[in-house]
Amino acid sequence: MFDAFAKVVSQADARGAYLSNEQLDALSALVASGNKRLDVVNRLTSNASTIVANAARALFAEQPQLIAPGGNAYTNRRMAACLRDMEIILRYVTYATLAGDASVLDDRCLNGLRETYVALGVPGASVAAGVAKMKDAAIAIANDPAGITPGDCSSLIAEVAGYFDRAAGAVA
Ligand code: PEB
Repeated sequence: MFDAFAKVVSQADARGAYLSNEQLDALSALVASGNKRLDVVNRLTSNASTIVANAARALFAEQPQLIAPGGNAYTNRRMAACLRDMEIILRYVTYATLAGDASVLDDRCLNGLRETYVALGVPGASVAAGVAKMKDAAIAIANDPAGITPGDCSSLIAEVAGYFDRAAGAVA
């Protein structure tokens, strides 16, 4: 598990090299935009249950077979497992966003998740659809200009979107 700093150090050390100017520039940019990053993490964290609940509701409206008898979210036990899974994935996306690096998401959440869903008979494409809905909700909340100093957050938002896409792609 790396953050953006440790990742660069590890890569440079593997080559026995000093950090390159490009690497240092990228880390400087990361530091300079650090408050925006913390704001995004804070917003996603404090709205996590709303993001999960709305995404799940939208998923079940679109794929009602999931909550019909025999469906993968039918019975309270499976519904709870489904909401919990979405919450876990969102939590790891917030960690990756804080770290500025996907490795925590990969190593601790996505690695082997597709195989787990295959073994459980949970449809990965439906999980991916739920993750895509969390992405839309999360970005709307992170990008909300209300109550915050306006600035350009486009690259940060694109980074966050990339973590959701990575999660969806890992299970689809
Ligand atoms: C992954 N999910 C489930 C299980 C595991 C995970 C390991 C089996 C054990 C259990 O039931 O608790 N756990 C989860 C995860 C990590 C982890 C992401 C990462 C660190 O440790 N059902 C649906 C939707 C989807 C869903 C498509 C979007 O209809 C999920 C939610 N996951 C779902 C369901 C189960 C499950 C388990 C229904 C229960 C399956 C079953 O027992 O029949």
